[in-house]
Parts: sequence; C-alpha cells; structure tokens
Amino acid sequence: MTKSQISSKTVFITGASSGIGAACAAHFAQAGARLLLCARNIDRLNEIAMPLKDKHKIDIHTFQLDVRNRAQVQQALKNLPKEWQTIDVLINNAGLARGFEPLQEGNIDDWEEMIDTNVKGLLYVTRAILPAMVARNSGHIINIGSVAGHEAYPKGNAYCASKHAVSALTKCLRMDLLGTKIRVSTVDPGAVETSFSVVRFKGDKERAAAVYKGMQPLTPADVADAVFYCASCPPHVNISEIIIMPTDQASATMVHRKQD
Ligand code: NDP
Ligand code: 8X3
Repeated sequence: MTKSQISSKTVFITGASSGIGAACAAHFAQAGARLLLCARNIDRLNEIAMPLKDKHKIDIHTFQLDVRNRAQVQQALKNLPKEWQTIDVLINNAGLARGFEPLQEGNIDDWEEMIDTNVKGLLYVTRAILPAMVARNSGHIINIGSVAGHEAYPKGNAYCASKHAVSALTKCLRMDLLGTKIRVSTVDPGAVETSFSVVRFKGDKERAAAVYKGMQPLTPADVADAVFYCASCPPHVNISEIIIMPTDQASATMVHRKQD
C-alpha cells in the first residue's frame, strides 16, 4: 500500500484513547484513512476522534472495548456496522505495564492484567479479524511490541514476558500466513512519554516523571511515524520489525541523563 492508497483503507487501532494509539489515529487521519478506533474509556476516545473527524473530513467509527473480554471482543467485531467490516490494517496497540517489583514480591493481579491485555487481548482481536483478511487475501497486522520483547530487565518479569510473547506471536503469524498477501509487522519502542509509566506505577506521577527525567524520550508521534512507514510500504515489502529507541537510550536499562 502506498501513502496515497492509505486514504481508501480502513485502519483499526486498539487502545486509541491515549499515547501511541491516539498518535497513530492522528497520523493515519492526516493521510485520509477511515479509522475504526476502540478503547475502554469511550469518552476519552471520542475526545480524540471527533476533532480528527472534523479536521480531516474522514469517516471514524469508535466503540468501547475491553480487549481482555473474549466474548465482548467476538461480539463487538462480529456486529460492526457493515461498512466497517472490511479491515485493511489492524494495529494491535492496547497494552500496559502494571507494577514494578521483583517476581518474588509480584502482585498476581497485575500479572493477570498484563497477560490478559498484552497477550490474550491481542490474540482475541487478531483471531476475530484475521479470517476475513485471509478470505480476501489482503491485510496488514501491525503489533506494538517493545524493547521489553527483546530484552529482560530487573523487575520487568511479567511485562517483559508479555512483550516477548508479542514478538513470538508476530513471528509465528508471519509463518502461518506465508503464501498469502497478508503482512505482519511489529514496532518495538524504547521509552515513549505517554501515560504508560503513570499506569505502571499506579497513579504515582512523580515516580512516572522520573523515568523520563534528564533524557529525551520518544514521543507517541515518533512511534506513529514508524507504524505508518510499515503500512505505507509497497505490498511486496513486509517490514518485519522496527526497534525504535530514543537517542538517549542504548538498551532497556542504559539511559543517558543530563545532570541538574
Ligand atoms: P497509554 O497508557 O498512553 O495508552 C494505552 C492505551 O491502551 C490506552 O488507549 C488504553 O485505553 C488502552 N488499553 C489498555 N488496556 C486496554 C484494554 N483492556 N482494552 C482496550 N484498550 C486498552 O500507553 P502507551 O501509548 O505508551 O501504550 C501503548 C502500547 O505501547 C502498549 O502496548 C505498550 O505496552 C506499548 N509500549 C509503550 C512504551 C512506552 O514507553 N510508553 C514503550 C514500548 C511499548 P483505555 O484505558 O481507554 O482502555
Ligand atoms: C515499555 C518500555 O523499557 O519500560 O515497553 O519496558 S520499557
């Protein structure tokens, strides 16, 4: 799909009410795509979507979805309005980290939440969307992984495991779809300043701000650029994986910070 062809395509973004998902919505809106957007917080999602609709004069359909809820995912995607049932690009972005303790002190509810969202949610949504892509022999799935899917780091345990799972699922999916025209990519960022750390630290804004202190993190728009690049390559080009890091970050744990 070339950049100009994106204007006729339907792009489905999970977790579009904030951060990277919202930035992807803005980037694809600017290119004139039709946007199918979901998140749990429908009010916040509509606050993102409506200005894009007005500004870019595009079709946008929003709906409330908790990707952890298997029955809800199946129902919601089966019952999409007819004109929204053909999805060209699926961006599996909904995800989170919750908690930051050594495994021996970990909160099991936090682990469940991360695995249910980052792994099972991605599987549920993909399983619901993919058969129609296979039947049409076209489509593109772009997962938002993480540097945490390539490296392990102290106290990362369940989150790193969930993002390693996303990396494995991306590779497996490419193998399962070999011989079709469906593309599968993963965009794997290092530190991006979003609500991510506030969510990870359960509302502790000071602790979250310290993650980005003295360094220049990626912006959600930087990641959206990479996602858009994957989607706008010609149909015979599949970007398998993009690892995108701030210049100030060399690995999950090596960050250069300016001193005060
Ligand atoms: P944000 O917290 O800003 O956004 C997360 C989005 O996911 C929100 O829109 C949220 O919407 C949605 N979401 C969370 N849980 C669910 C759920 N159960 N069902 C549906 N939607 C859900 O964080 P980011 O933008 O940073 O995170 C987006 C993705 O990027 C995640 O997969 C994250 O792991 C990944 N990532 C982030 C990095 C970072 O440093 N920020 C680095 C590497 C990867 P709502 O609450 O309304 O449901
Ligand atoms: C988010 C980046 O380094 O906190 O996936 O795991 S990190």
